[in-house]
This record gives sequence, C-alpha cells and structure tokens, in this order.
Amino acid sequence: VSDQSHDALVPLGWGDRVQALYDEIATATTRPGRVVRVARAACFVATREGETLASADPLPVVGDWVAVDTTADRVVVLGVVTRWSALIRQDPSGDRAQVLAANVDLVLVTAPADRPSAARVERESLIAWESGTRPVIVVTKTDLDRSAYADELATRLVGVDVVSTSATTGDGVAEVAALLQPCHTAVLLGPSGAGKSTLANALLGEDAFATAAVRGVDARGRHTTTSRQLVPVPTGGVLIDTPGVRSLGLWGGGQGIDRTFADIAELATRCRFADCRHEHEPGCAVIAAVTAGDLDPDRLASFRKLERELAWERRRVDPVARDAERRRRKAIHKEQRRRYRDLGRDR
Ligand SMILES: Nc1nc2c(ncn2[C@@H]2O[C@H](COP(=O)(O)OP(=O)(O)OP(=O)(O)O)[C@@H](O)[C@H]2O)c(=O)[nH]1
Ligand SMILES: [Mg+2]
Ligand SMILES: [Zn+2]
Repeated sequence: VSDQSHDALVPLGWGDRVQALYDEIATATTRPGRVVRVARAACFVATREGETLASADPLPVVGDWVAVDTTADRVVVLGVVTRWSALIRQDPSGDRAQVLAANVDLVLVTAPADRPSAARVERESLIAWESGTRPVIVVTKTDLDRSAYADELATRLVGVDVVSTSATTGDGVAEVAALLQPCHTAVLLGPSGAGKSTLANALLGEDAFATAAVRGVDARGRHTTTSRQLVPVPTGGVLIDTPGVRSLGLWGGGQGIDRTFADIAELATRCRFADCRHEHEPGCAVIAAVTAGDLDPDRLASFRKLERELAWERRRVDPVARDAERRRRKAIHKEQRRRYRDLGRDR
C-alpha cells in the first residue's frame, strides 16, 4: 500500500473503495482519474499528473472515475468504473434517463428560504433516495426570511436532516462542512438562484464559482452555473456544483418513495387493503390520519403526485407492471358494475 498523504487523487475522493473498482478495469497503459467537468465532446479528467482534457465515447458524467490512456498523442477515456450511485432525472427532451452526477454519497438539497416549496424539496429528496444516496436539506438565505421554513421542512419531511444556512452571515456553513466526509462526494441540487454556488464558495473559502442575482422573468431559463463541476473541499470531502434545473422528472424504480414518505409508508401498513391507494378506500389509515389532523394534506397530495408519476414511468418501461395495472383497472370496473347491479336490486 502506497503512502496516500501525497496522492493527488485523495482530495478528489480516491480511497480503497475506488481503488478496488478501478482495478477491475485497469490495463497496463491506463491510469486512474476523476471526471471533474464534461464539455461538448470531451471531458476534463483530474489525474495524479494534473487535469487533462480527454476524449471519450460515450461521454462519462461528472463524478465518474475513469481509466485514461495517456500514451497516445491524445488522452482517451478507455473505461468507466462501475458507479455506486447515480443521480438520474428524466431527460426533459424525451423519454431517456439523464445522469446528472455519478458516485455521490450525499445530496445537499438546497431550499431557498425566500422561495419556500416543500413539494419541490420532497421531489428532490425522492430523487436522492432513488439515486442510491441520501438527502440532507440545506435551507439557504435564512438572513432574508425569518420564517420557520427549516422547522416546517423538518416536521413535514420526517426523518430527514435539515440544516439552516446563510452564506451572507456565515450561519450553518460549518455544519454543512461537517457533513462532507473525506473520500465522500456531495452534490448540490436545487432551483436556479437557490445559492448553491454561493454556498460552494463559502465551503471552499474562495470564489471558485460564479454567482448572480436571480434573474427576472424575461430571462427565463438562464442559469448562472452552466455546467456541473466537481471540486475538492479544503476541509475534507468533494463537492459537485450543478446548474439549477427546472424540470426534475422522476426516473427510477420507486424504491425511494417509502423513505421519502416514511410517515405515510408507516400509516399504510395499517390500511385495510394491502394495495390501498389512500384515495377513497374504506379502512384507509392514511386518510384517517389526515382527517384527525395528524398528517398534512399537502404532504399526502405531494406523495400521490410523485407516486403516480413513478407508477406511470414503471408501466412505460415494464410490460409486467403495465399488465398488472390493466388487470387492476378491469377488476375495479367489474366490482363497480357488480355494486351497480346490487344497488339496482335493492331498489
Ligand atoms: N441574502 C442572501 N443572498 C444569497 C445567499 N446565498 C446566495 N445569495 C444570493 O442569491 C443569488 C443566487 O446565488 P447563486 O449562488 O448564484 O445561486 P445558484 O443556486 O448557484 O444558481 P444557478 O447557478 O443559476 O443554479 C446571488 O445573488 C447570491 O448573492 C444568502 O445566504 N443570503
Ligand atoms: Mg450556481
Ligand atoms: Zn390507505
């Protein structure tokens, strides 16, 4: 084992975990590196010899660990290390998956206090769980808004950690820094203008990223940050800054929904029917909780919306799920017809 204290890849997250995965794809002429930024047809890879522009086909994504060959006259990515996690959304332009970042261990869901939206935070948290990582909610700009947004989110999003920050006053920045573990990678996710790059700069202790005031409606779609970028954090850990994305369509199997909505999942175990949709079913413990004032109806609405979206995605990609849904609908129709007949008989 080599002395890692002088290994230039360690601040980028290199360690035993990556070494083992890299060994699976290494060849005599390749060396390891991490993709720090992706350009149109090439990517910037940090290696022990410094940062280099490498061509690759297909292009890896930011956060990928790769094997590059530097022996030819141009640097080429020869292989991509098996990802342990991937932040995925549905490509807004079509029915494809788009990987936003690879090999992340933590998603910092930035939630600006001046533009509260619990539903958005729930969607982003779900994407984090679906990606194989976990979310921590970082409320930003708390100097602008004295409301109890962080408390609201902590209450509503049961079991998720919430950190209050202000890059202006410096509040909470050390708490976020403490979340960034050596050899672990965190990614900033959140709407444009949330203060992601500002927070990144505060963590880095320098203005590495450009920041700008939130733009007016006439300049919609323009983001200050235009590409995803990976940087080592001096106090430990690795950070990926991303441009705020407007559309965050879900893409995934739906394993994350019970973690995002742990309170509803727990209640659902007490519903009379195992396949209860918590809509109009008799003996529904979830609806009972709303009626009793124990569950926020907005949270249930958010759950239903995301659940429907996931179910739709599942049916689209999975013919077995599609057939199951068809059978379920048929059974419901049959049941409704039967009830109708019975009603007629009673009259
Ligand atoms: N008052 C206040 N303003 C902040 C804070 N953090 C960021 N801002 C301001 O919010 C604006 C947007 O910040 P950015 O860091 O560029 O936002 P971003 O999330 O990186 O935006 P995109 O790159 O477009 O996704 C800038 O004008 C910042 O100065 C904060 O804690 N308090
Ligand atoms: Mg930015
Ligand atoms: Zn129910």
